[in-house]
Amino acid sequence: MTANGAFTTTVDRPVPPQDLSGIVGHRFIYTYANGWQYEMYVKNDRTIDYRIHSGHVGGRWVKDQEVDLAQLDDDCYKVSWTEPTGTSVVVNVLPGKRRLHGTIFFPHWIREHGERTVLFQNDHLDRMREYRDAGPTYPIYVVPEFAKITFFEYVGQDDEDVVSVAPGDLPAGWSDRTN
Ligand code: FER
Repeated sequence: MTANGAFTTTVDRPVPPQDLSGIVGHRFIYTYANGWQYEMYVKNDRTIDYRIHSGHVGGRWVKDQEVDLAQLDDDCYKVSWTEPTGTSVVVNVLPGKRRLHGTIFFPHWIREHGERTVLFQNDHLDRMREYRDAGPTYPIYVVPEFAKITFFEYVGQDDEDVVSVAPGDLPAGWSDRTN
């Protein structure tokens, strides 16, 4: 610890080496224990695109969501962000184990009116921020769940074609392919 309370890399080492190559540029599809099916593309080390294939807000999809991405250990990554809707999400991903744990923190208005967020969010960002600011925010609806990663592939970074159509416009069974 330095005199001003900050950590030093040499003495306290609070930050392990960050090798994000096992998750950046990858697309994965997973189903939570509550049956909700999601797809995430880690487009680069600070951006995801995603689609929600089923669940409370199935049909929703988003591009260019800014996230924090950290490697916690070998085969263990954490993705955290806040949506324009006010929803916050933390997802831990263990690709080699095909295991994931997500915690979603929904504002109360999305528990009551999830359908308002079922769209291509990028075309409605101002409306989402208006809903967020109108609330009600509380009580927060917390959804902590494990998931099984059913499909995992490397597709490369910064490819705008990986997530480019609505979940409902994909061929039948598209998200149910396994590998
Ligand atoms: C996830 C859980 C929740 C996820 C995205 C969300 C892409 C987004 C929730 C929302 O804004 O409705 O695993 O992965």
